[in-house]
Amino acid sequence: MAILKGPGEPKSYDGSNLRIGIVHARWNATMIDALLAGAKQALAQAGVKEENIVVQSVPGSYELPYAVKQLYSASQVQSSSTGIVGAAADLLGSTSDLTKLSVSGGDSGAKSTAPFDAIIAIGVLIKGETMHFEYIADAVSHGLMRLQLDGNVPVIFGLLTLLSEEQGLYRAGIAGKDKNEGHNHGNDWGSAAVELGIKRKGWV
Ligand code: DLZ
Repeated sequence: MAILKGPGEPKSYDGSNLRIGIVHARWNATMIDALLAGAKQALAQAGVKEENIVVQSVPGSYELPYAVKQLYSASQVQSSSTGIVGAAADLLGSTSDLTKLSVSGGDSGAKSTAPFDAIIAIGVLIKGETMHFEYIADAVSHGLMRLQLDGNVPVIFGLLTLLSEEQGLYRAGIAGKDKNEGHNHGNDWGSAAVELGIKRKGWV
C-alpha cells in the first residue's frame, strides 16, 4: 500500500496581497540555500510580490525564535507609523541590522508596510555526539509555537531535525549525484505560509 506523505494536493491560493517574512539560520548552508530557494519559489508561484518578502538570517537555529519575534514586532511598529520612514526604528530605539532591514523603504510604492501575514523560520539541525541537538530542537520548536500562539501570527516550522546530512539533502531536494533527488520541503513551507496568511484574514 502506498504511503501518502506531505500536505496533500495543493489548493491554489492568491498570495498577491500578502507580506511574508523569512528568517533562516546559516548553519548547514548548502541545505539552507536550497530550502530558502524552494520557499521563495512557492511564494512567487502563489503571487506574493518579491518586494513583500523580507528575508533575514541568523547564525544558528537557536536564534530563530528571537529573530522571528523581533522581525514581527518591527513590522507591527512599521505598520502603525504609516508614512514616516524611520519612525519604527526610532520607536524601537535600535539601530540593529534586523531593525533597519525590516523597516527600510516602508513607504515606497507597492511595497507593503502591513505586519507580516506569516513568517517562515528555516533551520537545519544535525544530530552530533552530544545532547546539543536535543536541547536546541526542543527549545526552538517550543519557542516558535509559543510565538505563533501568543503573537497571533502563523509561524511556519521550517526546522529540519536530522540524524544525518544525507537526510537533509533529500529533504532539500539536492541529494544524489545530480543533486536533484528528494523533495524540497521549502516548497511546502512557502505554500503553507500563503495558505495560513490568507486563512488568518478570515476563517468563516
Ligand atoms: C552550535 C551549533 C551546532 C553544534 N549545530 C548546529 C546545527 O546543526 N544547526 C544549527 O542551525 N545551529 C547549530 N549550532 C548553532 C546554534 O544553533 C547557535 O547558533 C549557537 O549555539 C549560538 O547560540
